[in-house]
Amino acid sequence: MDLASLVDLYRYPVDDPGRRRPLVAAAATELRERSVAVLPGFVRPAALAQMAQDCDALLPLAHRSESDASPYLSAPDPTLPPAHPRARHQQSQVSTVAYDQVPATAPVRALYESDVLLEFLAGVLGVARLYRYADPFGALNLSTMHAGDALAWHFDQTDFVTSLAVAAPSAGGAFEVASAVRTSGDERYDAVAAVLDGDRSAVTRVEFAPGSLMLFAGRHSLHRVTTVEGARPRHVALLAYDTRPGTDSTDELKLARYGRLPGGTAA
Ligand SMILES: O=C(O)CCC(=O)C(=O)O
Repeated sequence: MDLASLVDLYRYPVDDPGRRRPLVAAAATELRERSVAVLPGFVRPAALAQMAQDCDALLPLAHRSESDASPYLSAPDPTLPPAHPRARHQQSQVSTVAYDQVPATAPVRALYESDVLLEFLAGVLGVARLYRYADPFGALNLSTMHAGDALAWHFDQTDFVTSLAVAAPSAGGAFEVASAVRTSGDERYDAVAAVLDGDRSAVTRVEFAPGSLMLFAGRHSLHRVTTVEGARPRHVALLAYDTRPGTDSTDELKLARYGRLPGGTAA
């Protein structure tokens, strides 16, 4: 599928280096100020409808994960005081289809594998080159949340993630991000604990809108998805990138999220 069938290139001329400049600048400002940039109506309705059908069709392959983890997506550390962010227990529920399960012909795969999109996103991040995540499962994954499912506050293991809102739940399922809570040199555990305990001063809430492409800087910004409600599930495609080549997730995260490891080890 070509890019013009996937993306609304009139509104978002990402394929034209001259015309995309203002878009890049606007998204970069949003990302810098709020740790999230939203491009509403990025994917064209026909492609989006096909992606929603694909999410439904692939759902039987999804791995259901119900985790009890710290915001760092690892096991809570029992040697720390219970209020320490690394000691906290938080529950998340999600069903995930991995990159290697998404058919080669799926439109969402064409979007993820588009070099034009990669260049556009590199521009937004202000880096000369961006790399697709080396995680063979998590590079592109389809994430479905059903009634009662939520994703607790967490940091990602990649610099940033691009999510595409594919199909809206009946209610709930909003994305919230607490901007730049930690840095690469400073874990800022007090600030992390404050967000976990309800401080909303740095929180941006993004309501679910199918077709929106959203970039968020998840390695340093805490983020979560509020509880999904109602009969219709929430479908999102997560397109992961990193500023360094070869970035992969831990085996612990792969087992939790996909129930297996490359090479076939199952949880
Ligand atoms: O489903 C979403 O909107 C966000 C997913 C998320 O938090 C993540 O991939 O880290």
